[in-house]
Amino acid sequence: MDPSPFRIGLIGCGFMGRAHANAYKRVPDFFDLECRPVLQAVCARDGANAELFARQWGFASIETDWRALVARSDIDAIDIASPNDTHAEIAIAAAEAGKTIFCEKPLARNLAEAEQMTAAVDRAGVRNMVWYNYRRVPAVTLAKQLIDEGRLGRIFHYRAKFLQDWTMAPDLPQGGQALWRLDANVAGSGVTGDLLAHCIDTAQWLIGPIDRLCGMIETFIKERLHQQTGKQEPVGIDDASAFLARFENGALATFEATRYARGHKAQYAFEINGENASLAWDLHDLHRLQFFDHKDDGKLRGWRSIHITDHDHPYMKHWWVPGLQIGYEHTFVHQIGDFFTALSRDELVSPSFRDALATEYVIDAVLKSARSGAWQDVLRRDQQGRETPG
Ligand code: SOE
Repeated sequence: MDPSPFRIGLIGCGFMGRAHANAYKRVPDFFDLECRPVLQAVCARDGANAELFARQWGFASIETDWRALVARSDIDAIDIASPNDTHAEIAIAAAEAGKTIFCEKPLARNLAEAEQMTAAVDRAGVRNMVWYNYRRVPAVTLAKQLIDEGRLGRIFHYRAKFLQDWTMAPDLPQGGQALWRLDANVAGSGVTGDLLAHCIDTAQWLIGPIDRLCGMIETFIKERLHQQTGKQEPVGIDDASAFLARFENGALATFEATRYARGHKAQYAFEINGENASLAWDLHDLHRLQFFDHKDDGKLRGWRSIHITDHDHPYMKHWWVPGLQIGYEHTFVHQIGDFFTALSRDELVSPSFRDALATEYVIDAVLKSARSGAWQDVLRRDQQGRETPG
């Protein structure tokens, strides 16, 4: 039987729009699916930009107003790849229109928006997913499998960092296309929502909820030219963010994210230490998982560097022959492949809005703690709105 068409309406033509469009195009070639994504429409405020993007990536039509896209009956899923300040309004409208929703991370600018978005998809009963793509790096998925198999035993430590250096120049403006991540009104926060969010999502997925934390943030450059107003304006985002944490399972953790780590472009790395084994992963060497097993014969005991390219490694049977590597773009292909597989089995896929909301609770606690200087419980609300201390 021919795969049934699943029509995508993509909003946003930036870096993330390209990553998602590429995933839709690649997935039917590498995954055996009952559904086939159709690039039905792309939407951007600037029509010329949308036209160009549609031509380049093969979208059948364009829109310049997301409301028109959401209203279209020939669209099955709305994919939100536009800046953070657009996520809530679009997602809530798309949920009310009964669409499946894919949303770029972070879910929202702040906790209030994230809760409203999650309530909207719950109320409407629509399928939803957030693009925390690093879960689908094969080495990270393997880490999850090893932890779930109990190979690490009791977990004592989690250590994560996400380091960049692209905003260090004092004359880099804030706001507008490409630089909206520096504008707090658009982004919500700085590295806390942008980079630390990845670390939090992976950590809670791998070893469970974070209960309590103590955070600090800093804005090193206090004023920048705003591209849209043409004026020097205060910088509202955090340039660096770090926190100490305790997980529900008793593990202790340190998390750090910054755009001021000279020499680092996107070094996302984590290490986990358990009673029986430890593991470590680094985005700059993403196809390798470092693993230390204390049960190994003493003479040979040591860290092994596993090259995650064999067909019995997660996702790798979809690609080339053992030994040949894949990269960043493939994580998005894996995520949408998993979505379509789940769809045909009538199962849910994670991370959902509710999973991403769990990250927002931690982000909110980090920012609160950084402001107060005190330890902070991670509060959560369940589907009935009841507060549950972390
Ligand atoms: C920021 O530079 C950024 O592009 C993030 O927004 C992405 O989520 C991260 O994967 C890479 O860095």
